[in-house]
Order: sequence, then C-alpha cells, then structure tokens
Amino acid sequence: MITALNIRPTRVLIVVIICVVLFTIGGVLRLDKESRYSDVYNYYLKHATDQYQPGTLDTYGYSIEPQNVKFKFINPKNKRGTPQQIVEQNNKVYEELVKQQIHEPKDSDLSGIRPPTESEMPNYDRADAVIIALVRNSELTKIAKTIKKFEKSFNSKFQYPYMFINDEPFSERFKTRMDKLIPGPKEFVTLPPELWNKPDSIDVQKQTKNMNVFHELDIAYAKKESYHNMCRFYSGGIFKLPELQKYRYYWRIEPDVQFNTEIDYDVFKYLQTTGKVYGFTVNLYDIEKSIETLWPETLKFLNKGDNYKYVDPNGSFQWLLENQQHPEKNKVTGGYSTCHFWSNFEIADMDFFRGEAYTEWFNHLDSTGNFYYERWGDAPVHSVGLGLFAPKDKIHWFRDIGYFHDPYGNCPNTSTTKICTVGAFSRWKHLEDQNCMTSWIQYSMEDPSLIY
Ligand SMILES: Nc1nc2c(ncn2[C@@H]2O[C@H](COP(=O)(O)OP(=O)(O)O)[C@@H](O)[C@H]2O)c(=O)[nH]1
Ligand SMILES: [Mg+2]
Repeated sequence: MITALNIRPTRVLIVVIICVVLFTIGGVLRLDKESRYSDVYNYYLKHATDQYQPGTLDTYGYSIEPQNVKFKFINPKNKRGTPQQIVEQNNKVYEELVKQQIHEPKDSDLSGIRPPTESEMPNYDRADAVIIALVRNSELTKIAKTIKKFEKSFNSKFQYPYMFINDEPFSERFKTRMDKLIPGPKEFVTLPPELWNKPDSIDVQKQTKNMNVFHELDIAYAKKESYHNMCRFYSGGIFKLPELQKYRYYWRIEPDVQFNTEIDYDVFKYLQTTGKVYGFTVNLYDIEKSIETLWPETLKFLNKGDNYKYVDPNGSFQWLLENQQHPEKNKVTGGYSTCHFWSNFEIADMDFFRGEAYTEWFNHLDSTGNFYYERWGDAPVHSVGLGLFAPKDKIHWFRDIGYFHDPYGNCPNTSTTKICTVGAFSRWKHLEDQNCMTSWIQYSMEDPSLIY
C-alpha cells in the first residue's frame, strides 16, 4: 500500500520519530508547568467559575497566591476629596437610594414563602431556623420590648422557635414572661463555662494591663470582661453550641431594638432559595483601636501554608479596605476600614460559619488571645470573615427591613414603615460619618434595582 502510494518507509519512520519526540517534550513541559503551578492550578479548578488571574493586585486590588495573599484599595469609583467631602458624597448616595420607594426582594419568587394561614400554621413547613438572643435576666424588660415588635413584624406570621441563651440560668420570672409573650416554641439555654469564660491560656496580667490602657483611651466596655466573653462567644463559640446544632439558620435579636416594617415573607426560606449566607441591615465603622491587630493577624493566617485557598476571589475586598472616609482608621488597623455589618441584627446560614475557612481562621484569631488583650468585636470578626470567604453576592442587605438599635438604623421607604425617619442612618446628625453603607453599595452590591 505504501509502495503503491509512492511513500518511502524511511520517510514514514522519520515522521513517526519526530511525532514521538514532540509529544514527549510537550508532556514534560506540561507536567513541569503543572507541578510548578499545581497549587494555583488546583485553585483555578476549584474556582473555575471565578475570574481570578495572577498579578491582579494593582488592577483588581487582590493577589491570592500561596504565601502571597495581599489586598489593596484601588478606589474603584475614582473618588476624590477630603474625608469630610467623601462623607458628604457618600451620604448623598446612601440617602438617595434609601429614600427611593422599595418593595420586597425580586430576585426570588416570594409567592411560595408567604405566611401560612391560621389553619396552615400547625403544619407549616419551616426552614431549619431559630431566633436567638443572648441575654441577661436583668434585661427582661428590654428583651420583652424587642419581642413584641419582632412578633408583630415577622414571627407571629411564621412562628419560628426562639432560643434564649445566657451565661447564668434564666430566672423563673424571665421564662414566665417569655411564655406569655411568645405563643410558639422556645428553649432556654445555660452556656457551658468553656464556651463563655476566657480560656486558661489568657495571661491575666497582660489582660489587666491592656484593659486599663483601653479604658484610658475611652474604649467602650474595655474593662468589662463579660463583654469580651460575649464578643468571643458570638464570634466563634456559638457555632459549637450543642443546642444549636439542630439548626442551620439563625436570626439574632437583641434587647431594646425596633422593627419598623412588616415582613411578609419567610426570610429564612428567602436565604435558602437564593443560596445567600448572610443578611444585614446596618453597615458602620468600628473603634479602630479595639481591633488593631485583627487585619494583620488575618493576613498572617492567609499567608500560612495553603490557607490562601480559603479566600473567595469574589469577596468584598474593596469594602474591607476603603480608606477615604476615615483614613485614620486604616492606619491603625494596618489596612482594614473597620467597616462591618452591625451584628445585633443578623440572619445567617451557620453552615458558612461552621465551614472550614471560617473555623480555621477563627481558631487562629482565638489563639492570639486578642479577644481579651484588645477588644475584638464579633461584628468586625464576622464581617472580615464574610468579606474574605463568601462571595459578595451571597451577602444580602435587607433593605426592606426597618430596624433600629440605638443610635443607628435602617429606615426604608416602604408602605409599612413606621416610627423611623426614612433615609436616616442615625438619630444624631454628628454620627452620620459612621455610616459606611455607601462602600457596600458601590463596591460590593449588585445593581440595587435587580434585588428590590
Ligand atoms: N447573658 C449575657 N448576655 C450578655 C452579656 N453581655 C452582653 N450580653 C448580650 O449580648 C448582646 C450584646 O450586648 P450589648 O450590651 O447589647 O452590647 P452593645 O449592643 O454592643 O452595646 C446583648 O444581647 C446582650 O444582652 C452577659 O454578660 N451575659
Ligand atoms: Mg446591644
């Protein structure tokens, strides 16, 4: 056949040898590349749908490579001005958006998650969710106030169970009052000391010395050890609480807060169907000195071993790093804006907080002892974790929920809004520079008109 086509066998042999050589070289190069970049390569595979590219620090504000995790504020909206001018520009953006009339979220079909009728209530198929409140016996009147508002706004329509949590046993008076206020199920949990008390590893001398320094700096609750316990517990211990293991979602409430709108859809099912992991209402700056080493410790963690893999390339990095409204804060914290979701209101998927990324990172934070040597709050801890490990479109601003915890709130323009002033962030004008919602709106939020 070869002879018939006038092709010489030696030529065929040469072509075959060339092909084999080329194939082998190609394979070696490919293997070499794969072994050199195997970590990054695996990372790309894991995040195949994201657009991470190496060398993105200057262009996109992040670099997520083994032992080379860095973030940079790149001023995506090209804003200019003094901090005061930035505050004014940002507040204008915020007010314009919040004053617009809004309805319920439209990125999910709400028709299937409306309140059940009275006859449907006993068999209502609830999400795997619970309302939680860490509270002291002495706060009975204040938590009762919250619950009245909360029941009216949301929970009387769905009857999700409550879990009251305390470092001491709840008094009979407390329980009886809650029984009167709440028709649905409720649990009263006393915390095991290991989830509440400071660990034995804390150096008490160092703690006392630092508490005094922080007190002199006028940092709220600096000397109150129970406040430090509370912040550490809400940052990590809570996700290990045995009684909470049966639930996936929680809505956190606090004493003396207000709910100013009617919520007529099941917010837990809303999170579930949209796959969102966290919902908030208020975004604000923190006291920088209280979290001086939170961001440096976080970077230390991310640059250890293969921890870079935990960072989600679609995280809210620019929101975490914004440095125009309060540049003095970024200087103290080593880069973090201190902007955080105000955690006295949270609707969250605990699977996120129980996941490997958040858990490993929290364990690192806890090992520093800085919940006691500084005064790290659970709000910035949750927020940095979410900003790094969750994609930004899975974090939801419940713009439609009217909420107030003195002195800040979220007061939307809905047909049911009551008591609050639409668009007001704080009841005190001089606190308006504490609002960092505009960072969220401009750097992390999808087109607002797509959601509401
Ligand atoms: N059981 C208990 N709850 C606490 C303690 N300290 C704070 N809390 C609760 O933790 C939450 C936050 O505390 P809060 O005093 O409101 O702090 P703030 O909102 O930062 O001023 C509230 O729900 C409190 O009831 C404590 O020592 N024991
Ligand atoms: Mg409070």
